[in-house]
Amino acid sequence: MVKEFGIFIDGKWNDASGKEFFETVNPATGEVLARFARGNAADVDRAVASAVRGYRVWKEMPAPMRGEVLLRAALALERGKEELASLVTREMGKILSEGRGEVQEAIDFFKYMAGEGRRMFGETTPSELPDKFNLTVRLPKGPVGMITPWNFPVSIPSWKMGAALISGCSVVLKPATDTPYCAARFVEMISEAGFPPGVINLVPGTGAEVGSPLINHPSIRAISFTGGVATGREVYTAGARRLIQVHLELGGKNPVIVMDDANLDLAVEGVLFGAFGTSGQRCTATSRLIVHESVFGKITEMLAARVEKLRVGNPSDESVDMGPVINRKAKESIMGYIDIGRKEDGHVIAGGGSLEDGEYARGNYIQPTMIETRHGSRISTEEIFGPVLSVIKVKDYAEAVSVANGVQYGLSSAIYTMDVNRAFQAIRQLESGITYINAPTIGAEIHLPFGGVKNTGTGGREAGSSAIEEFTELKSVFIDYSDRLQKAQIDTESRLKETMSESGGA
Ligand code: UN1
Repeated sequence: MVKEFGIFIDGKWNDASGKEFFETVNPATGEVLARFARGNAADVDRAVASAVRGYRVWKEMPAPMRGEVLLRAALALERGKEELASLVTREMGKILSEGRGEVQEAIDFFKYMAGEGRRMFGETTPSELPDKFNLTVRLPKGPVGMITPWNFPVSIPSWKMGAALISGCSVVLKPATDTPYCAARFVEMISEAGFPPGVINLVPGTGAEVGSPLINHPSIRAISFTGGVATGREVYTAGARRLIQVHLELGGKNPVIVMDDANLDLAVEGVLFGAFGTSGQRCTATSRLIVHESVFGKITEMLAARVEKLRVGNPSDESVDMGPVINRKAKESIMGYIDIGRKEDGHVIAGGGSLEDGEYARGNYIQPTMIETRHGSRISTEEIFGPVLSVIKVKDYAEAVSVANGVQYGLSSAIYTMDVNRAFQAIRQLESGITYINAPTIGAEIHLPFGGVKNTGTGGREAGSSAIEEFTELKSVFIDYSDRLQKAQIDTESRLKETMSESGGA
């Protein structure tokens, strides 16, 4: 019998309202890992009611004290790191070193946000009137909802939750249906820190049955969503109807430009990691390699040789370089794109096949694939979210930048060059929220803002110093200690006249 989970409210697991369950499986082996209640609108109501109760207590706790609880949560994650990392690998399918990296990201972020409890900076500014003091403070938005994807089943919930919690919000999390177990263990571990009951809540289930009622619940004051563009649009529209803030973190079609003066060995290592790490299933994955024509033959040959040697297999085996993709449907969609690439006159440089036999029979495996294509083809512009790298030849830097920018997305970008002037130009000219110089498009550090431009989002940033903006409201405060009625704009004008005449009008 595998473990069964209901909904997490009031600080503990409870039975869900309905009787239906769904299974979460290991994408490498098909093994069933756990069963989760299929949440519904009644469960969302219960979770939000719990979040409203939790909020009343949590918001009254001074932010540095909230930080103390977050620090304890980070330490709990540190103790559970190996267990959680191995669960990430078994449920999501990324290799173990990446599973560990993901949990580390959550630990680091909670530590960083714990410190934010002692910052939460506002502004103080002079008043236009005497004996008056002006400042701003940050206050929590209220109970907030988060809808998170399967590709970073621990760290994305941790980014959203860490920032929301330090801000004083309570949260209701709807994790992806492919990876609820990681989210459940994450919530259990951080709960060891002693959050007041109701501050953290989790309802498993589908977007239609849980996500939608969550966005539409009148007590939910903001929504944070990471996922695809089509769903992002629906989330945004639903949030707009309620006039609540919606943070969206959507797709990418991230380019690596390799210039003629690049260190090619370094570029090959970077592209391998960026394109095939996490089987290409990162929003930040390198999905386009844009190469100067004078090094095109050389680098594609070097890369293809390395790609053919990547060991694909069960990601729990530490000698494996690349695991499976998340599920059957994803595999079909990615294989469909490889087909589209071929039909668009793409030339398959490496891989291109599905892996079905022997050790691959029960998982969702695909060969790491490189396809030479032209800018504008479907595989060069649409997000594939799998281990497929489109390779595009360009004649110079100007064309490289125009190809790099010629897509609807703008999350991450990179350029390999030894020319410092080029590098600085690229920082300005590449349309993306993140740019790397001589490093791959993946692996952002948690203390810098994370997010994108164009269809990648709506302009907000997660993580970094800006993380709490998503979950706080700024309040402007005017403190008048003059003991008389002072009228801004009106008294200011007369005071100004007085001062001018006293000083002789000069
Ligand atoms: C994502 O794929 O949605 O920068 C997040 C990176 C990781 C996070 C990726 N730190 O690749």
